[in-house]
Amino acid sequence: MSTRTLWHHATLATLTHGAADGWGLVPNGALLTEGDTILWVGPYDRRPAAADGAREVDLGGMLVTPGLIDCHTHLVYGGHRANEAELRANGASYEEIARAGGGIRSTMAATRAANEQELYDLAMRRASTLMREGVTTLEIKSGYGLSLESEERCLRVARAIGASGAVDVRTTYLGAHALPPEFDGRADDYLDAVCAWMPTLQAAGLVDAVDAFCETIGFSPAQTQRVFEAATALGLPVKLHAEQLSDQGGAVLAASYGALSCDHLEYLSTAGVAAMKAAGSVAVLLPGAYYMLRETRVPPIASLRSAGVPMAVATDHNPGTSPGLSLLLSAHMSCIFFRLTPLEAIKGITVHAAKALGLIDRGMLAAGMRADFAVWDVSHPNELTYWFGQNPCRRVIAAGMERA
Ligand code: DI6
Ligand code: FE
Repeated sequence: MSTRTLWHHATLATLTHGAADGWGLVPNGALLTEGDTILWVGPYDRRPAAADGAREVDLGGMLVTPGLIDCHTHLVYGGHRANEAELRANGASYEEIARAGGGIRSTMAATRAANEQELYDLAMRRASTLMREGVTTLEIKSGYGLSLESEERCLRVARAIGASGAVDVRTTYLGAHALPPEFDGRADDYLDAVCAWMPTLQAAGLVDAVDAFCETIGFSPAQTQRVFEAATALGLPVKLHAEQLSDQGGAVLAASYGALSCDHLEYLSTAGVAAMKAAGSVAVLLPGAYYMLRETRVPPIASLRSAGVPMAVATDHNPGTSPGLSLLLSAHMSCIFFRLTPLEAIKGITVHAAKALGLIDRGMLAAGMRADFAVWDVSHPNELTYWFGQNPCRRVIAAGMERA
């Protein structure tokens, strides 16, 4: 019996490079998959002989896109910070709250207090919300443990979500997110510890990439560089929370380490754009945090576009600055606030998001790619960034398996 499946009666948006219409639309399209891989993509009428005898699945005339990829999340944490949102509504700033010991530190306390099962249950519920909207690959950062034991627990939880089989998870070690209280006044000692924990976490199979928060309320470029040196020595790729609240020159630094991505970028300089282009780093735009912080400065989209820096869009799901769990809403916001085109936004949550994670086997519908795709009750992919506050996703196929 064949293990092949022919998914047919659909409009495909393949998003393959160089498609004449940008979207790579295929009316009356079909996909042939075997196991977790796409064997063939094209018009149903031109299906290959290999499709003979395959199991057939009728997709009801709906739209198929690659599975969505949320390439920047902080999904594993305890507690929440609705109280801080209320303080901000009454005039306090994000920086003031952070400097007063709230912010990331308050989530750190709640995360340390939670046990592994509690963290898993909370994070899995969040992941499921993203997955119901077509997400098949998810990046999850640590960064709310800020001790070896607690960072390790958070990364194990992230791995366990991937091991559930319903979504592919990439983990990022963000020990350099904030200074934990036991290192007060000793930021450099803390960074020694962050670097010393790295090989332990890597040896445990828990780290796919390394990130840092380079900011006045985070770590300086010189401190960030130490984290990047440690990562590079271990062969781990780097990413950076760069230029979110001020221009620290973080993107130039990250690019000099060949960063997979620089993320946020509201205060990115011209030099930063050029360095990212030269390094092939992806610009990850996070409109949820921009929105929640009532930021008014937008990332330099026109410069990124004209330089040819690939742009991705992600939720940045976290309890402080982006408690949202809709990648489509993030894409919608990137169109409204940042003026991405619908095609740019959709590439931002598929093919360019894959690149931000260093993945070349997903984000497009093409032979040889992972069989990750989402089926939508819309007639054109530009509807995906048009509607908001509703979920047009009807079916999700991850690694060739349809999710219940
Ligand atoms: N930038 C962010 O937007 C999040 N982390 C970061 O480095 C916010 C994290 C938080 O406030 O809990
Ligand atoms: Fe973030």
